[in-house]
Amino acid sequence: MVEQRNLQQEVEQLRQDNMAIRALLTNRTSTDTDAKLNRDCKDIYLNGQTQSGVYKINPLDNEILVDVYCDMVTEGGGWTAIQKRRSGSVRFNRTWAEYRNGFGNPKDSYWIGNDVIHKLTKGINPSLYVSITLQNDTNLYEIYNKFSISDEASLYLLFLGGPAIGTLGDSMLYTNYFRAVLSGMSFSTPDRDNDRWSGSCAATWRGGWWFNHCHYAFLNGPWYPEDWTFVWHPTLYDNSNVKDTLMMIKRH
Ligand SMILES: [Ca+2]
Repeated sequence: MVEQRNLQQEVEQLRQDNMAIRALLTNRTSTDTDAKLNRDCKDIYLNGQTQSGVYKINPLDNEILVDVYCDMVTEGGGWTAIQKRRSGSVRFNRTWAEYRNGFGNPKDSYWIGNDVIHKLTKGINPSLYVSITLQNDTNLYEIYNKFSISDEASLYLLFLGGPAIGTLGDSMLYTNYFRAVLSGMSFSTPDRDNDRWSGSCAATWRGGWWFNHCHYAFLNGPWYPEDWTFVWHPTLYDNSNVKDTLMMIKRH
């Protein structure tokens, strides 16, 4: 009799364990399924998430989910951050392969990766939102109406389309020095010189970017107190006053 009661208790315990495991599996499956359906932060926003933060998206049409920072507040929300810097803890002086695959942590500072940027922009031409916050918390921004980059085989060629609107002023699409225009440029890194200068802009300026000969706008330079000039010329000459930066995109 005692044995039978123990057996019944064991069966009941097993039944409860089974239910708990099923609940866990169900939750996990639905979370992964949701993330796989989200191409970018705009999808997540349209699904009702209005809190800015780190989310998973599936931009590469495969099983690899990518952690990204989503801005759900600025200009109607739904912005996918492709670059974010909040401190000097993450170096941006990186190789071609690192810029291709992405590096850093979207909670603090990161580059989402050129393959992901290509997938999120090519044939889609989202808006590009560039933001620089100063040490006194003044925020400056510029919105480009169209932005895309090509694939790795064509060196992640940058395409920007206007109009450009904001308080930074345009320093990428049109400049008064034609050799600083970045639209139409290939991506360069310290180990891959694809710029239009006889030297290497990326090695000299210590960061990956769409350099021409070389730039008036460059957001991947060394963090203060290291030297980084022509951050966003002429509005912002050097990095001594830069608190954080953000580059983010949203489909029209
Ligand atoms: Ca060169």
